[in-house]
Amino acid sequence: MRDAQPKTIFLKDYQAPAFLIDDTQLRFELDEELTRVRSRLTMRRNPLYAEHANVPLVLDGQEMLLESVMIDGHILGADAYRVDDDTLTIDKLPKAVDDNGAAFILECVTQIKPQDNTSLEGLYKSKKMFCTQCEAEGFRKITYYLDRPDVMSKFTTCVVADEARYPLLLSNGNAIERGKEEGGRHFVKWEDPFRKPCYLFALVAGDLVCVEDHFKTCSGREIVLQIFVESKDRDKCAHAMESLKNAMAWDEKVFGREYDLDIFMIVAVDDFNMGAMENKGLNIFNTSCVLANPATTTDAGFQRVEGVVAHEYFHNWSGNRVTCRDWFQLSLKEGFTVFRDCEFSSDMGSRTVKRIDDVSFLRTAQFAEDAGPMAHSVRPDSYMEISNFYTLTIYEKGAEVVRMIQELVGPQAFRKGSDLYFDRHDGQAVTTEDFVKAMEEASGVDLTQFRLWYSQAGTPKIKASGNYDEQNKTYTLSVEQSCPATPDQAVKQPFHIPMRMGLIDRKGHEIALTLQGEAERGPLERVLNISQQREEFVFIGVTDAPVPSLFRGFSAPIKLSFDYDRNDLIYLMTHDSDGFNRWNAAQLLTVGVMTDMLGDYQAGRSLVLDQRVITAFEATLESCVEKMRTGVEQDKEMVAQLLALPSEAYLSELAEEIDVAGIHAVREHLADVLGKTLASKFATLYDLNNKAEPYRADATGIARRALKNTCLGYLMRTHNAHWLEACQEQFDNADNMTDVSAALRLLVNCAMPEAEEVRESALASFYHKWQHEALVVDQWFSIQATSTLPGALERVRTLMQHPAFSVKNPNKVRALIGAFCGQNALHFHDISGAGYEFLGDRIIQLNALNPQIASRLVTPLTRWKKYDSKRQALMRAQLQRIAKEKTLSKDVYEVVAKSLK
Ligand code: B3K
Ligand code: ZN
Repeated sequence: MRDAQPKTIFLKDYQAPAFLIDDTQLRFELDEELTRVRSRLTMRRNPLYAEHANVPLVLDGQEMLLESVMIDGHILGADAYRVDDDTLTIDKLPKAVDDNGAAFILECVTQIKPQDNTSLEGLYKSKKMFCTQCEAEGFRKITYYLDRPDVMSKFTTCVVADEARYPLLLSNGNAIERGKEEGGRHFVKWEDPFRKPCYLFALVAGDLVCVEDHFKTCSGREIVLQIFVESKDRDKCAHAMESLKNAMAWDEKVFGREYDLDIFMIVAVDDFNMGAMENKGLNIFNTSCVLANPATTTDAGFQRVEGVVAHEYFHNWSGNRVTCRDWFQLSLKEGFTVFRDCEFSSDMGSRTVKRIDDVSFLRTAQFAEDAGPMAHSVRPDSYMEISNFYTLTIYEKGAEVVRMIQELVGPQAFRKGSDLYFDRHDGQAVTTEDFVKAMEEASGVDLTQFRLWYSQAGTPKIKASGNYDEQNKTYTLSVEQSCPATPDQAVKQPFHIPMRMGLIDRKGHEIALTLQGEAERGPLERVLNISQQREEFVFIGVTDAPVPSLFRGFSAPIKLSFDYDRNDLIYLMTHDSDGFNRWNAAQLLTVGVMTDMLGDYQAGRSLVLDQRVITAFEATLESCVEKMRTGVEQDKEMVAQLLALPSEAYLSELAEEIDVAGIHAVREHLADVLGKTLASKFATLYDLNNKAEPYRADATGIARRALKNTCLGYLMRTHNAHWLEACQEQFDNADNMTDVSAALRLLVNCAMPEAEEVRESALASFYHKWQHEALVVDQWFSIQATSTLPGALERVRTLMQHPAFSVKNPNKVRALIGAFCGQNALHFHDISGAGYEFLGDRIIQLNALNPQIASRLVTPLTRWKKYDSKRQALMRAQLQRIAKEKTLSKDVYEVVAKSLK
């Protein structure tokens, strides 16, 4: 716990480290009561350190007990060093160090108590296993060190523990020695030949089984792949292993990156603050991101495992071989690696659907972050607690920035730029600037103005309009950009924005895009460079008034407003050659119609529905049925996406002031009408896709189940007993978790009186069947926490008392508390304020146990400005109550203080 006013760290204050650590030798003596860590660091002054020499040696260290310090074999007396809550300072070093830059050996012995570490940062225990999480600044809870990513060292780690309890002892690199020690203890010594910052250090000790496989690299090297899990989970590793091998092959083919060590290990742990961690050669995973099998895991779960396994593997180059100079550069590795894992998943499944999923997420969650009090640029200027900056902006928007570079320079130059970046900076700790420079040099494209994407926060808005001149056969596209103020950034410069676009004529053909002044006939699709505040693009030789298709594939993370006629949107839904924009047209249509209905709702009128939405849905359903009957190939997941209504979260993000009840009512009404009006078509499609074929987690199977369950969702809205029975039947008999949990979710949200009994018995039998599978129980919690039926908060409170719930396990907290507060807007924002108070209590409770998780939970309260005055006051009151806590962690303090500003 910290004092109430943590200090702010600024990028502009960056200085190279005063000391370097060339070699790190660690010995861990693990035990139940007390763990002893012995470190032996070979250090020297950094010749590149800017300030005058002879500054004291200041090492980071927290929450540990220092037993002894030695320099070059001499024990330091108590007056030779100082220790406070965060540092160990040694003022005087041997003369040779200061006079001629000689190296010296610093040895420390410290004590820690991993069993009491509930923050899950540093060395801690998850169930009976010891494990570590060091990024960003967890290593300083393990031993005194220069805990910053630009200090890279060669690590040798000896792990010692009781052999019976901890037969498995792992660390980074290769095992070079093993043996016995007295008292039934044994040791394994690991050596990592690659220099690395300490945030990539890892250690695991436990009793786990190993699933092993091999991969032959492009240069013919044989790599051992190992996944370590509890023995009951041995049958849930195949998908992660397959994903790992696919990722390794893909990175060789697409980015020319080969794996470097001879062994790659993944360990699954139950208690983990996030998804996974890319420690060199020893990735540590949340069980939720590695375990998968059809009976326990949904299709979304399978896809997440594939994506996260790939993401962590890809970090071996984008993050580990080339790392970050300081934490302001976090997006250098995270944005780039998210881009890489998205590309990978796109190649493994449906590219368009992957893009739709990613953009939907970005436009709801990241855009909301960009509009809130924690808004920051992709390369932030300052932070109090770096853990608070593992954000959607750093990750998802960071990936969009990399994607835009690819749009601007083209795929070949992008690959050249990436090769140059990796080759030039291999083994270094660098900056986003180094990345952009490599891209610039390889492509010859000037990215000067583009760099603003790294320094300016906020989501740019583009207002576009089109004008067709029949006489001159020209089409003029006018665009105007702006960007709202964000904390500490009132005025923004215009961004350099790539707009991939096309023009479609009334016969459904793409028009050649020739700009005024160009001699040659242009291509059918092109990327325009928007760089001014106001700009016009004049296309010539346009023989017919076109419908524009703008920002294809969402070529830039912006908010577009273009005054489309609804008939034109319907036209784009079927005629746009860009799959993403076909879907986006459907979204724009339904959003427009729902916005009108919300106006009706707020004025107390009965809701008037533009019938064209029904016709458009009907056409989508009919075309899909027709294709299925005639055996024409189609992407059914794309159909499911076209049939999905914009989420309440997205509608909330679009709103000036969020009308929680209104948005819910309108969306429900539209879904009900669609379900009832098109019931027979949904039924046909449900039946056609409800095949009793064996489960496969492949693209075809995933798509079929997505479509089938979307149809069942609409059919449940008919309140016809037949569909309640069908839903129950699916719940009882499906052979896979996707279908079972979809059915359970529908039952848990079904307002039919007859559903109540079915629902309660389904929930009871589900728990009974899966009580020994923690990840399935998490789904059980979250399905209940997100129910829109009355009484959700009471249910959540009751479930917190359930024996399967534990506030110390982040997955459980996310499944129950996080899901209720973040995904159940209707009940969380109940006008009584009970939801807010509930969250306030949980944040205060978790602040003391796990500051990172507590701080994440604050997010829904940070958005208070978007609500009506009554809710604003209630939300602020909770933030103020939290702020008054005496021992507030830095993590929670920063978010709460910034939200109240
Ligand atoms: N690099 C880690 C995130 C660490 C978060 C620390 N609070 C996982 C990832 O992005 O791959
Ligand atoms: Zn990452």
